[in-house]
Amino acid sequence: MKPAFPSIQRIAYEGVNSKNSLAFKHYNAEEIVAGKAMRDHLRFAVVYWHSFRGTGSDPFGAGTMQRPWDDGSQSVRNAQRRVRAAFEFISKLGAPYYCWHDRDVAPEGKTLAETNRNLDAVAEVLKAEQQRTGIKLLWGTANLFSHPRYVHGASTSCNAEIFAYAAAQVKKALEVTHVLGGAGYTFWGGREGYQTLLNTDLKREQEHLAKFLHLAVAHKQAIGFKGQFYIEPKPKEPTKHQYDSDAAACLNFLREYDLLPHFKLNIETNHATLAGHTVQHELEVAGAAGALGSIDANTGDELLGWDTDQFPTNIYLTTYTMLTVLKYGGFKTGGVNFDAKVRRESFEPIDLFYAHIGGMDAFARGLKIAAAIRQDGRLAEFVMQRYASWDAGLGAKIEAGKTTFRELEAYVLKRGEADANVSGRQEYLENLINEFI
Ligand code: XLS
Ligand code: NI
Ligand code: NI
Repeated sequence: MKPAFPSIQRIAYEGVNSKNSLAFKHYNAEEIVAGKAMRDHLRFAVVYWHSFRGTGSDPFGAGTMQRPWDDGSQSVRNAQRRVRAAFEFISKLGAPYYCWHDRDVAPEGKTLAETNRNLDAVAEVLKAEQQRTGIKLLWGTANLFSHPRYVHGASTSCNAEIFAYAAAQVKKALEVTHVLGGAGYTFWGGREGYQTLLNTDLKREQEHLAKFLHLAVAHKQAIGFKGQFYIEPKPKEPTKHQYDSDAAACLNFLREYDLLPHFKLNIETNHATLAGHTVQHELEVAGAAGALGSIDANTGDELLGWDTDQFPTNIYLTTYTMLTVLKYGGFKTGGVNFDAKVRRESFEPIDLFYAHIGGMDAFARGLKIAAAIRQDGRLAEFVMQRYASWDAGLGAKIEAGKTTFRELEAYVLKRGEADANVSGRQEYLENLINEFI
């Protein structure tokens, strides 16, 4: 096969003084930051669906992407050729991982059996390309939302036959992920939600979702797959309400149905925004519960209220993200997965490189800045001091659960008034962050 990106060489690290738009200025895979190589901190992954299946179509217009290696057909041969183009891209970029949905990598057939055969035929090429290049699978997932059969959802469909179809599809996607040595498997809600409560039995649908995830855990154990399971919160879109709406809702659902030991969260930046949160908030909520698993890195647009999935270039965003990731001990099985697409207007193949180089450099800067802020220690020290009243005496006693309302009332009656509060110093802290940006 002819190279898909003939004019591009392997993207090199050239440092901050380089003017080469096809070089990294900050991402230096081998460089040690906070005791670990940048490659191992960030664990970048390229998303197959946006970068190799995205057409650039929107509700007002057709696709625009120029992808010369793709003949536009639904053939298995075309799907296999596309895999080779994708691996040429990922290895020239120097990203260590990639992620897929079953239906992005292989075409759907007329029956489930034919579809599974198509997936196997493409998975063989995926495996060969993984071995040839050393690129690994960060996670696999099943597309349970595009086909019209999933119009009312998959595991939360009102039709039990659809639950069965979705189960069969996830069974196969899990097995292929296992064969390809995936480090994880993601469940994103797709259409698991509702458009109107008038036709929806919410309690029953949530129970079905939990049943589905338990069956997936059982199958994971049956085939000996050791990868991490993730749930990816998103509040809406395509449905009016998605059941896995934000990190707190997901954690509550997982706890209620005894699923928490089997799942971590895959937090996506633009989904956090849609939920009315910052990504740092979502990461903190996940981290505090010991469930921070992986990140779908992208960003939205302040003026567009939907999941625009743009590549992240904002240094504050990547700094705050990496501050929280480092705080909770870094990624174990997860990574920074670019669930992002080039703009419809950026239709040339080379734009895929510009987009990923920019995202990787932005995260490398975020990582270095976050590590420097932690090394400096003033931020953490400030937060520690702010809670000093809990470290001894009264506070320590309350935290240890060794007091009562009656005793606390007696304490305050004796003192007459509580100690004065001290300033929260938000502006001072914002200035401190800016010292490092
Ligand atoms: C959609 C989701 C999707 C998942 C994988 O908004 O982000 O791309 O990451 O199914
Ligand atoms: Ni998304
Ligand atoms: Ni995502």
